[in-house]
Amino acid sequence: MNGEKMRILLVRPPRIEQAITLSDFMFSEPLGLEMIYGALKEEHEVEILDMMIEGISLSEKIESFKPDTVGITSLCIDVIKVIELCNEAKKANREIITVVGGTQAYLNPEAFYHETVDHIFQFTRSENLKIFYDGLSIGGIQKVDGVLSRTFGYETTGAKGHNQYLVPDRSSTAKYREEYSYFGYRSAAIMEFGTGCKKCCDFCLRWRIEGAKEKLIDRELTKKDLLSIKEPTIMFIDNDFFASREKIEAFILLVKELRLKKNYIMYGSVEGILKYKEYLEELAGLGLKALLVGYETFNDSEMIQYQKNSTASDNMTAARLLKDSGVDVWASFMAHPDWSKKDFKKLRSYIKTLKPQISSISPLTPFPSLPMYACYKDRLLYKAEDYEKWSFGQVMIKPSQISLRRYYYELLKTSLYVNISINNNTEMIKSFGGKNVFRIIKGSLKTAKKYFVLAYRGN
Ligand code: B12
Repeated sequence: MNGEKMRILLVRPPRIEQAITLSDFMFSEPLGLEMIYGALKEEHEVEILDMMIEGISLSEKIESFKPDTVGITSLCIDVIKVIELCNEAKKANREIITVVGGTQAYLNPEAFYHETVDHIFQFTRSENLKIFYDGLSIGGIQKVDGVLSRTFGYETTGAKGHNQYLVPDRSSTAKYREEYSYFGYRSAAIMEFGTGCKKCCDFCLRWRIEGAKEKLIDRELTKKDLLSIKEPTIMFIDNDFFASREKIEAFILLVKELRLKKNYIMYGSVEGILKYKEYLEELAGLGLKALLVGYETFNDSEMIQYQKNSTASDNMTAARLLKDSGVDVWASFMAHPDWSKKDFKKLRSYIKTLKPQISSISPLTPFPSLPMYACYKDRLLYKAEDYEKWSFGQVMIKPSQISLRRYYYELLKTSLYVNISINNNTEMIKSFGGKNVFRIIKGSLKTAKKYFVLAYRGN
């Protein structure tokens, strides 16, 4: 490589079968890789391999594309697979330079200190991307802010930073896009309108990843991003779309200005829904179909523990407001490790009153990079290095009131009860179409089977 165009292969790892995830029925575009593609495509030859869709192995792809460097994105559950892929790349061609980025590289880069991982992008911004890849193309490896390189013992330059929202080039995943979905909506795109979250809930990693300050993404960038989306549905990945009046109004103005006619799905906090309720109807009129709302629990002392800033009765008010404005609720709840059979029963009747269209119940997961980790360290069922277990689907804290087997059984029973008996499935078929409902049922059964096995084993 002498300042020539480099051949860069960007890879999303395949589904991790051992992990309990939603990915059997829902996964979206690899937004981070589309951003890297967008930033590098003018100067280099770049391609994305989405292994969640393509059946081919990395070696086969290396054989046909002949990359100089392979860059892989990662979540915590992917660590072992990512290292396997780096091994495979080096085996195919020892000269290939391996690079790892993504959520896990940001939160816990040490997980990738391995002889076949050459560089780790702890944080990614347009400047460090350019310096790094231009440097590689002239064969010179230097220390770059945000990049930990094996040659330098993975030492940092000391610079700190967050990942930057760059314009994703969605044409890079053109051949995969039909497969990308968000729950019942397929095909669907994902994008972000504003980064960060000032709520800093105790159980949530998102403020750790994006920072505790809310910032709107540059308007011109957002415009470009919105106009590049061909799919009829957009899921906004913002932590809380109801974070401020400024944000909601900026969105409404932009949708009107661009005359967009799409379905929108957003995350909305109960606190924000109550504070900015006057916008709900207008948003519904503009295409807001569903809000993902973290109701979390029926128990106010747990709400305080989680630093939620809302109460179980606020949840009820939000549910009423959303019902009145015709916006569906995809609710999430967190099962506390100290729950008894009675508490699960309380949750079921609480959900019955809230009546969200969809409910997901995850066991409380004290992620290693959160302050909560220290509180539950002694009760953990798995180690921090059992990467595949940290999916937010697996019970990680030893239950104190009932056996682990009973706990899994209660989780399964509650999920089935609230999603099958409370909800109106005919309505779901009307909104999403039979094919999508079938896809969801098939995927959910696969996840339910994993829970059955865990409940049966009781370990
Ligand atoms: C949207 C989203 C989803 C969507 C869509 C994800 C998808 N693309 O399919 C859905 C709902 C499907 C989903 C599913 C899951 N998710 Co999710 N998700 C998110 C969310 C909200 C945003 C992710 C995102 O797109 N960010 C924007 C992109 C641009 O950021 P990025 O990928 O980090 O990329 C940047 C850099 O890292 C860099 N980069 C990325 N890759 C690479 C590679 C190279 C080579 C380089 C140089 C740079 C680089 O480029 C970008 C520049 O800014 C995050 C929370 C958050 N705020 O991050 C959770 C989050 C990532 N998800 C999480 C989890 C646990 C899951 C699931 C396991 C949940 C489950 N049990 O099913 C599954 C796993 C899916 C899978 N891969 O199998 C956790 C991850 C925890 C962890 N430490 O790993 C998070 C942090 C949320 C949480 N619970 O705290 N998720």
